[in-house]
Amino acid sequence: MDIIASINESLASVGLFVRAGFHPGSDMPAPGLSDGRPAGTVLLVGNAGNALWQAFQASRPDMTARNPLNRWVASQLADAAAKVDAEVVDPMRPPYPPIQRWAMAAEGVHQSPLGLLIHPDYGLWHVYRGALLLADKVDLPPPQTGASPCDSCANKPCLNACPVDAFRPAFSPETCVEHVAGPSGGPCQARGCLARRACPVGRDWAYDLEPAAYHMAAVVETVQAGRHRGAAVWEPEG
Ligand code: B12
Ligand code: SF4
Ligand code: SF4
Repeated sequence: MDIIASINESLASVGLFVRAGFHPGSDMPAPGLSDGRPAGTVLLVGNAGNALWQAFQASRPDMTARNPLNRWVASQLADAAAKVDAEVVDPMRPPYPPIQRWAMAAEGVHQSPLGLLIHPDYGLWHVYRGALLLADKVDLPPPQTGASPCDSCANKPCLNACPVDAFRPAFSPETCVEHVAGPSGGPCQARGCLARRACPVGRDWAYDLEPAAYHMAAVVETVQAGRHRGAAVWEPEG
């Protein structure tokens, strides 16, 4: 079995899968391994739709613990990485790796007007949970090509669904969270971001209300604590 199939087999029951990969180089750098070897391959692992949340809930998590989903995902990724001698980069931990740039280089995703990457099948309902660094140069399927669904989306409903126009001229987390946590924020709290939900692409993959509300609450907590600004961003050495 090849290494991607082996990682997918380890992760299949928890709703995670190898999204795509790339070979780092000067045009798309990535961190090296902790023993000093350069990474020959970076594999992006993520989820789409509700499978991850369903597996997480089936694990009977302690929802009063801090960041229970992130911790559970981290332990799943660590187990899968250990089996193939890989190291995990957490996209949510500073210094933030440029995971969206890596994703655009690795698979057929595109920047949407919301800043989230859009996938031709999953729409806006997919996330990158970790990057696995491997010393070897692994054979990779060629990245999908194709135009962004946003190019042919005439009315761009995502840009007209936010009650406080938080995406114009550029996304303002403060404007967003002031609304979500305020007296009129109930719909965003319950359904997640209304702009994300307005997109017609990949509707079958849209998050159920429970995970949408969980992620929204995490955004509110992060922004209110001021942790969304000023964190270090990963830079290649030299
Ligand atoms: C900090 C952060 C936030 C902050 C917002 C920071 C901000 N000022 O916008 C907060 C907490 C508010 C937030 C919220 C959310 N986030 Co966020 N966030 C991040 C994080 C950890 C770092 C972003 C960063 O600083 N990047 C800087 C450098 C590292 O990135 P870069 O690739 O060099 O630069 C890219 C972006 O900055 C972007 N960009 C830069 N300038 C501009 C300008 C414009 C106009 C646009 C459109 C884009 C853009 O394009 C660059 C190339 O891709 C990333 C993970 C990561 N490591 O990137 C997730 C990430 C971007 N978030 C993600 C998600 C899903 C969300 C939420 C939907 C969470 C939820 N509820 O589920 C919300 C939605 C917010 C929104 N509408 O965009 C996903 C997006 C997945 C995808 N499909 O693309 C990411 C990639 C995390 C992941 N694990 O997959 N987030
Ligand atoms: S609503 Fe249209 S423009 Fe907005 S993200 Fe979806 S496809 Fe792209
Ligand atoms: S969560 Fe609500 S307030 Fe925030 S950007 Fe989305 S629609 Fe706007």
